[in-house]
Amino acid sequence: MISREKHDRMANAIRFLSMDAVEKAKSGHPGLPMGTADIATVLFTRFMKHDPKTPHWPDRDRFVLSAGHGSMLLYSLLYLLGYEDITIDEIKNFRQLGSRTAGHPEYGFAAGIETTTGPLGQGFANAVGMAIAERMLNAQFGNDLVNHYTYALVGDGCLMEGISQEALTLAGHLRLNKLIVLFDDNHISIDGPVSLADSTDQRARFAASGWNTLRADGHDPDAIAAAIESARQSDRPTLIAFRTTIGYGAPTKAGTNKVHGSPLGADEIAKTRAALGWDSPPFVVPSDILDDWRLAGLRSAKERGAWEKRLAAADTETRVQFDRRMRGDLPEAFPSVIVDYKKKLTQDNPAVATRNASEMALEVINECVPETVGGSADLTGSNNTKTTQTKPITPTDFSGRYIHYGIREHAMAAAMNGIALHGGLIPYGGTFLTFSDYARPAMRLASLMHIRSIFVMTHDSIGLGEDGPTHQPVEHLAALRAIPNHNVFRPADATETAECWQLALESKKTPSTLALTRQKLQPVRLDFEEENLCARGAYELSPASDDAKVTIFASGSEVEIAMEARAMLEERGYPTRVVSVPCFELFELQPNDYQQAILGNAPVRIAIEAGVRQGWDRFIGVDGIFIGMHGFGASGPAPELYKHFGITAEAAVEAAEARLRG
Ligand SMILES: Cc1ncc(C[n+]2csc(CCOP(=O)(O)OP(=O)(O)O)c2C)c(N)n1
Repeated sequence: MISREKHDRMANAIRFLSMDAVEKAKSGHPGLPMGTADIATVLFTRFMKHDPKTPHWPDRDRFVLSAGHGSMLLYSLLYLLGYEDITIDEIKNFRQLGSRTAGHPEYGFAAGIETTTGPLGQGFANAVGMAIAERMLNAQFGNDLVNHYTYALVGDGCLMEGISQEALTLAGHLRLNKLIVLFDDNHISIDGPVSLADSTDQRARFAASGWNTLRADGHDPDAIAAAIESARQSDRPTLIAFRTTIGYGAPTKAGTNKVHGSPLGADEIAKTRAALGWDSPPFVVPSDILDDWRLAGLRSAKERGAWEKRLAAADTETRVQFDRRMRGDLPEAFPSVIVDYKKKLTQDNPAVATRNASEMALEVINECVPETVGGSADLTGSNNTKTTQTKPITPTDFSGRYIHYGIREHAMAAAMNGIALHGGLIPYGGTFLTFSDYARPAMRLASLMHIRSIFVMTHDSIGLGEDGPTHQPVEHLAALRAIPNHNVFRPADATETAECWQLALESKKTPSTLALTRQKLQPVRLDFEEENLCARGAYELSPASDDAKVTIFASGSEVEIAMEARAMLEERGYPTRVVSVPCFELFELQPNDYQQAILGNAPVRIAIEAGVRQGWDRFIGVDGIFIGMHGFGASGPAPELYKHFGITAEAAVEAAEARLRG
C-alpha cells in the first residue's frame, strides 16, 4: 500500500515535470496534468496492467489520453514508469522539433502512446473501438490471451464535442463493460467556466444510454481507487466524474482558465513549489519517488510472464494465428487467393456496380483473412459491406465480425481507428461518399497515424441518381486526395475493385478509401493479368493504334466512357489511348520514367471524372480538357444526369476534335 504522503509526492512529480516542461517550452497546458495527477497516480500504481519493458504486450490495458492537450500528463507518466522512449531529455525537449514529446501525443513517436489525440473527443471514440476490439478478440481467443481494460481520460471539451454522443451511445448499446472513462470534471475550459456554454448533466446523459456512472473526489486517492474498483466490476461501461481542480496546487491560478493552456510563470511556479513542499529543481525527481514510480512500472511484469506462458502453451494453430495477426501480417495465401479470383473474374466478365464488385471481393477476402471486421453506418445493404462470413456482434455475443455502427459516421471512423490501433483486427466500414465529410476528422487522423483503416465509400458520384445533390459527392474525391498518406481508390470494374482491395489490405501504414459506384458498369479489364495493375496508381488500359493524338485519363465509372470515346476517335482516324487512374497517390510513388510514359506526349489530353477538376491538372496540364462536374449535381436518373452535365463519350470526342482541328 502506498501511504497518503507517498501518493502526494508521486502525484506532485507529475505536476512539477509538467509545469516545468511547459515553462521551459514556453507553451503547453499545465492545468490538466496538475489537476488529474492524483487520478493518474492511482490508476497506474494500483490498476493499470502494462509493462514498460514490453510496451507492446498485446494483453496490456490501454490508456488513452483523449484530452490530448494535457500531453505532459502522459509524457510524465511514461518517463516515471520507465518507458525507455521517454527520457528526462525528452521531457526537457517538450514541444521541440524532432522530440518524441510533441505538443499533443502522437502515435508512433513513443511506446505507450496508444493513439494520436488533440482534436477533442477523438480519443474517447478510439477507446470505444479499442474496447470493441478487446471483446471481439476475447471471443475469438479466450480469456487466457485477451482480457484487459480500456481507460480513457476525457475533459469537458471531449464531452462537449458531438463525436462523444456517437461514441458513448455505441459503447452503451454494446455494453462495453471493460471501458472505463475517467472524466476530469473541473468545470473549466479555455474561455472560462464551462457554465458559459454548457449545462449538461453528463452523468445523466451517459446513464440515458446505458452507462454505469459514478462520481468521486478526484483528489482523494482512496475515493479514486474505490470508484475505479467499482467500475471494473460493472456489467456496463462506466463514466466516473472525478471532481478536480484544474492546475491543482498553483496558489493563485488553480481553478481558473489561466492554468489551462499557458505556462504558469516563474513566480507562480515558485509559489507552487512552496505550497506543495517540493524543493527539487526543475526536471529532478527525488530518487525515492522515482524508485517508487519505477516499482509501479514493474507491477504487471509477473502477469506478463504468466500471459507469455499461456500463449506458449496454446495450440500451434492458435499461437501462430495470434502472433501473425498481432504483427499485422496477412495470411500467406492471400495474394494467390486474389490472383485466382481475378482469373475467375476474367472468365465471367460480370457487369456490376463496383459496390457489388466490392462485396464479391470481400466474400473471397473474408474467407481467407479472418481478422477483417466489417461494418456500416446504417447503410449495410447499400454499401455492400456484409458477407456470409460476417455475423454481427451483439452486446452479449462478440464472436461475430460485423458492426452495425448505427448512424454514427464520425464515431464509426474513429472506432475503426481504435480497432486498427488495438491490433489483431483489420477494420473496414461504409457509408456514402458524400458523408465522408461526417467522418473526415477521424479519416485524417488515420492518415496521420499511419494505420490500416479501410473506408468503403459507395454512391461515389452523380451516378447515384435520384437522391440528388445532397447525396451526390462532387468535391469529395479531391478533398480526400488532399489528405497526405491517404490512398483514395476509385476502381473501374470488378477486376480493379479486387486489386484495390488487395492494395488496401496490404497497406499497413496508409489508410484507404474505396470510392465505389451505385450504378452498374461494363467490365474494362477483359484479359487476365497476374500483376496488380492498380498498384501503379495509373496504367495504360488501352493503347492507341498508332502514335497517340489523344490520351484520355479516367477513373471509376468514367473509364467506360473513356473507352467509348476512344473507339469513336479511333474510328475517326485519331489514335487514342486510355489510361485508367484508380489511385493518384500510388501513381505519385512510381519512378519518374514510368510517370512520364503514362502521361505520354499526345497533343490532346483529356480527363473524365464525375467530380471536380481539382487534382487532374497533374495528368492533363493546365490546358487539358476536363470532362466532369463544375458545381453541384441534381436529382434525376443517372443516365440523364450524365447527359445533362455533359459527361459523355460524345462530349469528349467533340472536345478532342475541336482541339485537333485547332
Ligand atoms: C476539436 C477541437 N476543438 C477545439 C480544440 C481546442 N481546445 C483545446 S483544449 C480546449 C478546451 C478543453 O477544455 P477541457 O476539456 O475542459 O480541458 P481543460 O481546460 O480542463 O484542460 C479547446 C477548445 C481542440 N483541441 N479540438
